[in-house]
Amino acid sequence: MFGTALGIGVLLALVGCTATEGCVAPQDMVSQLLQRLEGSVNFEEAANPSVLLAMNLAGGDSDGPIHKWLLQEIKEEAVRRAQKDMTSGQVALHVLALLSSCQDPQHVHALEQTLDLIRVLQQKTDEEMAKLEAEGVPNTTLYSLALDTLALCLAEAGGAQGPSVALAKQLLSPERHLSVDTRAMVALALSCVYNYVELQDVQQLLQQALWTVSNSFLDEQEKRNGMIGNIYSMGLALQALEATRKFYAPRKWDCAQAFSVVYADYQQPMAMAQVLPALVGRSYLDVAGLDCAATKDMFPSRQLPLSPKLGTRGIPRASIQVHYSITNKLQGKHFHYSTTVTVPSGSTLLRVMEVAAEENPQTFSFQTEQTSWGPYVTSIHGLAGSKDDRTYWQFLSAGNALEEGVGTYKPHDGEHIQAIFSTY
Ligand code: B12
Repeated sequence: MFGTALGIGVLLALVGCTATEGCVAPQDMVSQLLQRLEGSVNFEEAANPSVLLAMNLAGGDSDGPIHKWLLQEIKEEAVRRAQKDMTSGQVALHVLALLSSCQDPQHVHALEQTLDLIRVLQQKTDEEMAKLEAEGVPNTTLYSLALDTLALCLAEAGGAQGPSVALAKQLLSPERHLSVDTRAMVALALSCVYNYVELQDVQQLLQQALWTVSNSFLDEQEKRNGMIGNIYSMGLALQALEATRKFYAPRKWDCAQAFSVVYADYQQPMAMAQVLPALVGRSYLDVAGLDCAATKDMFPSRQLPLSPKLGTRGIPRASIQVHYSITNKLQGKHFHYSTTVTVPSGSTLLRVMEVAAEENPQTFSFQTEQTSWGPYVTSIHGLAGSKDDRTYWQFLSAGNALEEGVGTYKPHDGEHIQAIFSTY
């Protein structure tokens, strides 16, 4: 693992930057990430539209079996679930994946049906907007509303301008502290809409929002030696800086410095999928400009799986102790419980929680749901987060929110992990 990280770090030192073409990482590195992304695809699990989108943008082999399987599954999933139980953002990701595969999202054929996925997206976006206007928050999140707007805009369908104005206002509002990921997704959406808007005052508003967000990213990069947000927001931040060049001109972007931060040995397919387009100098905006007539074969076909994991079976691992507490001071009957569990070193937080629950199920039982980023903790001690109340279980260490989920984060010996029922 360390070897891969180091390799990527060294390769990144070679990032190529030109004023006209933008920044491109060395092809070896792109191929390696692309291979690992393809290797992460599991035919037993739900197909992830962000993975197909990234493969298409990074020039993956569109005739390969993985690509074909993903595309077919994404179409079937859209026909099966889009109307009933997908959020607007999930529909938007399916639209982007289809557009990047040169498919018409207005006519999705699968399972002997045809679905107009754009219509579904327009309806769900309207619902998000109605809630935002009435209550100041959308049904899901501003991140999802930005995805919706981006997908509607790239599909050249109606309905992107209203949300883009609302998003620009949210972005410029001093009371709103939007995360880097959300601001980056909003920037991608606004830069698409900007190209189509005719009304001058709308154009000015979008321009102001885009100037503000791109300059704030450049300022943060300068202050933090390349980092914008955390390593998992870098993918979208790089894409946004790539797509908004004209809004911060004549200011220059030291893209080599920003790329140098993306040294991480990303394990999660979602993390790889968000960073890959940026490494080939592209962003989600380039979905619209893909050459659907050309046969894409930038990289030789390959069947490599994920980087080999070190075999751990048979090698005894030292134990560590992790202090774990759960707190609810927000809703219903308040509670606070603590425990200390012993697990093999290198265990994930999920394992720590499982051991706590095995030892004391009455108190520490919990539930998870599989998502594109891995297992998401939906409830602890019988108390579940809710989309309506905008509550969730937040995880902290030494008072700081963890930057990874329970399936990825590996606590160290003596660490105190807190799960606190919070609002977002
Ligand atoms: C919105 C959001 C949230 C919202 C989701 C609420 C909602 N109803 O939408 C809230 C605030 C609850 C949230 C919580 C967390 N989040 Co969050 N979140 C995001 C964000 C900005 C957008 C996700 C999204 O809407 N995608 C679009 C929709 C259409 O796709 P989706 O697959 O349906 O999205 C779902 C999942 O992404 C899931 N989700 C959201 N965050 C996380 C985090 C983890 C670890 C998992 C497994 C799932 C998950 O909720 C989404 C909506 O249902 C991403 C940014 C990004 N770059 O992707 C970060 C992001 C995914 N979150 C992150 C983190 C770390 C967390 C927390 C672990 C933070 C913490 N310290 O507690 C918690 C999860 C704890 C838990 N209970 O398991 C990281 C994950 C990094 C990683 N390597 O795993 C990201 C990338 C942000 C970042 N740059 O650090 N998050």
